[in-house]
Amino acid sequence: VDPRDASIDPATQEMIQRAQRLQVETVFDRAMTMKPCAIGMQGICCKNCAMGPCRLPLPKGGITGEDTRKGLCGATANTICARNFIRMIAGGAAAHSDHGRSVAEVFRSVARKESHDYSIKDPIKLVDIAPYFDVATTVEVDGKTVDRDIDEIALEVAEAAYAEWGKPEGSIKYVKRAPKPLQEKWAQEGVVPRNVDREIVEIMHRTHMGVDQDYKNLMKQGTRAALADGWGGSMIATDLQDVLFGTPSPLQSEANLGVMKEDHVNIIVHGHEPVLSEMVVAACQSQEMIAYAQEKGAKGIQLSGICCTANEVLQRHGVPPAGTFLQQELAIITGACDAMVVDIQCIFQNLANVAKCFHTKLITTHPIARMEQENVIHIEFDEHHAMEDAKRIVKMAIDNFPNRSADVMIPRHKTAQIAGFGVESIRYHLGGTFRGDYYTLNDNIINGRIRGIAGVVGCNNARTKHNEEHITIIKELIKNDVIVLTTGCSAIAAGMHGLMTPGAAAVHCGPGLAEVCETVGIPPVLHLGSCVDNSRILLAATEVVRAGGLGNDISDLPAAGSAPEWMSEKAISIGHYFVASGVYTVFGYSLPLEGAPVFKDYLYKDMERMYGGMWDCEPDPVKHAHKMIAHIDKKRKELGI
Ligand code: BF8
Repeated sequence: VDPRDASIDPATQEMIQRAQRLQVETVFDRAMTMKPCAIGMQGICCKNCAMGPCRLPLPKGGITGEDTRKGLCGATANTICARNFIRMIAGGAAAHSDHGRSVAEVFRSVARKESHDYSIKDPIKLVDIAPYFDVATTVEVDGKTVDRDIDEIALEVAEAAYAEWGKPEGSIKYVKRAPKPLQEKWAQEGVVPRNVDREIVEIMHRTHMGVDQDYKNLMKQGTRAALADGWGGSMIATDLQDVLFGTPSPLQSEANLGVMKEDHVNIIVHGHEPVLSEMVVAACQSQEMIAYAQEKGAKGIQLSGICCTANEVLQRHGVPPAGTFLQQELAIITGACDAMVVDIQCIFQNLANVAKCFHTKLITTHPIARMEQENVIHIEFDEHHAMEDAKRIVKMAIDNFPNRSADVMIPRHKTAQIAGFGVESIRYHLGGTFRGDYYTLNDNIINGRIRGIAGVVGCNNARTKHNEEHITIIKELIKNDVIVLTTGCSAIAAGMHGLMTPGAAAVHCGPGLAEVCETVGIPPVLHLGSCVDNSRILLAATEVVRAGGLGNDISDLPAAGSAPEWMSEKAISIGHYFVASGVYTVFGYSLPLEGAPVFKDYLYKDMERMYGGMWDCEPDPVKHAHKMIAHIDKKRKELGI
């Protein structure tokens, strides 16, 4: 593989070259030698029973006349494609929501005073969310209304939040945070999610051999599960993390592999759940650990992150991300990574093979995410002795510092960035003290300085050039005065490529957006956190609706969503909860729908009639951005602005 074809990022290119020199195989090599299955890519391989796998490729020249393709049981291409699609939603919703469940468990043990290393950092947010869980925040004493004890509120919120996963009756409580017309659409379509676990389990049941055989009915269940993710598991994860670890506010940091330091102990946290990494941050900052590192000959400890754990510790502590999903092997190939600490999701099993070639300690920490290779160390993290576990891990990294070989190469590339935005800080920067929440933002959309809002999110995919689609699309959007909200690896990419500084406005934006950013002092691309924090984008959109002047529902807004280099099932769940919340959502690369044109049309066209949002796919990044802009313009026209 030619490194220049693999990535647009010079640090990544340098590290691929080094990997080749050292003969360490990476994902970029495997993407060359293994090609994807053409039938699977079209979404029409059914392996849900042992009479198959049944493969239903499109006939040459496409379908003319009746589509007679069927599996052994008679399953049509639409049924098979819809089954596969909603199983991806189930996988994604399960991942996000199980992460949320873990956070709820820690929150509950903090509320019960069983876990002493954590505390409630944002009691104001706790009081804000309590009413959604039907928890009272005040009480009558002697005829007077007084605030309730925060610990009591925490306990009740913890129990109520935890019940969202498996309660026997009712529906997901956060659904009522959505704009009223959207709630009515969900009720009318019969897709209001009941509880998180049930919607996911029901997908597995319905897609079992011989159950649901109507793509529309299958998709209804997909919608319930996706909404249970976006307005349920993910949103609860975000909120409880903010309550426990602090709600982010804008802060300065850096991004890319160049944040690692040769003369420091380098620890990288990688994965998604911030429960352990919060403690690792605290341990790395402790005088005891810093002194120990110096004793071992290091100048200090440099903590950095990969993937969404990186985003979590970035937005709350300014810990710099060392890279995106596709840079995880490269961080070890620097030869300077003394320990990589992983939790859950998006972790390459090949990390263990790469770590074998260097001194790096690879440490798994989560009971549900272990690795079979014998060089991997498992230190199971337990919230009841969180700090003790974190210190043990940090100490192990420090002890490993003297074991480095002389051959260390950290690319010199890193970029300054501002991160840590959220619903609250957007309100602060773009709200109005006089007319209320989000007024300045709405006003600037109405007067046309800001043409619209885009959410650009999601992964890297080794089948596309690393970061190219993210950056091309974001640049095209801001050039056309569309403000960008971003999360996940897309956010890390935007940081790496210099789009998250206020100075980026003058260089890359159209005149209207540049003026707003310069006046307010914000970057044109706002980092809203990790992938569960896409729930922040849902709530920001809801605030824009509430501020008035731009219609009554999320689907009325001049807004669009994008996942340029998606690869994970989580991206499909996110994509679908945005569509079902009224957002036109464009994916890059390819969607596994081409083999079932009728089902594809259902997602691309019919969804709009039901929810106001619909799916699309466009691999060409410039065309991709312009499809989003065309939708934004269509909405502006409908609003008469
Ligand atoms: O949850 S963007 S590659 S790290 S899946 Fe994974 Fe994709 Fe990155 Fe975060 Ni999200």
